[in-house]
Amino acid sequence: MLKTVTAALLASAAMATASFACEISLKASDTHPDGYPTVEGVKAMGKMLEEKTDGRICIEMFHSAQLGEEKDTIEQTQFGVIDLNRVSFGPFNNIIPETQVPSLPYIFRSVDHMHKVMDGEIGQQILDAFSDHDLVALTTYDAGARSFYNSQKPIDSLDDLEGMKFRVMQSDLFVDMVGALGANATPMPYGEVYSSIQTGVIDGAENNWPSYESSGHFEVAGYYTLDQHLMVPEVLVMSKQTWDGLSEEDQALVMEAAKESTKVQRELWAEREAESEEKVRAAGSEIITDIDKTPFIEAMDPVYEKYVTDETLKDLVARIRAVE
Ligand code: GTR
Repeated sequence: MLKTVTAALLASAAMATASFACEISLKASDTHPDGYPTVEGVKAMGKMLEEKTDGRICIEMFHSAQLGEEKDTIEQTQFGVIDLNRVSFGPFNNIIPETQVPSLPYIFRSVDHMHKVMDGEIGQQILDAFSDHDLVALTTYDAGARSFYNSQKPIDSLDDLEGMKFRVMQSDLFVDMVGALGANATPMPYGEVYSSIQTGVIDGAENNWPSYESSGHFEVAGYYTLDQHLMVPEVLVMSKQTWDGLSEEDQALVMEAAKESTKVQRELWAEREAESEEKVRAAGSEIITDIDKTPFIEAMDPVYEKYVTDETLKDLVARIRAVE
């Protein structure tokens, strides 16, 4: 027994030494808890890098918003305090116009459509836009579709949304999106949503199955209406400072591992979506699936008119629509 314990201790000490021994240790941030598909995607990337470099490059994951809420971590990444950051395109909307395009309501017809766009030339053009903002966007991850949930009542139509108050990510585009649907939006950090619903500061929020579940929001907002107004992908960014400090060979390795991690994340995502759905249904959330999306889609015209104004964005939207 003692022998086994000693062996285990030695093994874990060796592992700790191994991670300290990394010549390049990349500090990564994620708002989600351990085990969430985005966290696991970045961890898989770290494993690939360790393997490919014999432990020379590794990733140290700080999940559960240990390094702060998304908006703050983005700034820290621009300053080079955080090396890698997995975030949504949403919080970049106000600073990088191109990110508004995949954040537009109902822009993608399906997950397949979104993958084709993000994995192709259009996706690359959007990722390239980060380079003017002290960031290098490496790859995108899945985040399913976002829908409204609330603590008050089942929402079956636009009429039911009238006057209700929903939290949105800190992006003007989403404030206007909720406004166009006849409700009121309050932008706030993700970590404040649970208590804000609980205390009645807001009626609800909007998110995908895994976030609705892992954040515990389903405990305080038991009505979930699958209107699927957004399909905003996640993005994995690296600080430009960190990137510039890497050799060209290492940059290529990092890029390759990031792209590979997308495949892992997408598989984990699909599994987690189903698990989260099962969990919140079992907990008694009322899920409204039978909803006519047409009035929701039509209500978004003013949002497109306000945000898709310059030629670059118009061109991106037209090209996305043309992708079969
Ligand atoms: C989640 C997303 C997070 C964060 C969160 C939010 O779906 O994965 O990065 O953006 O939504 O609503 O703040």
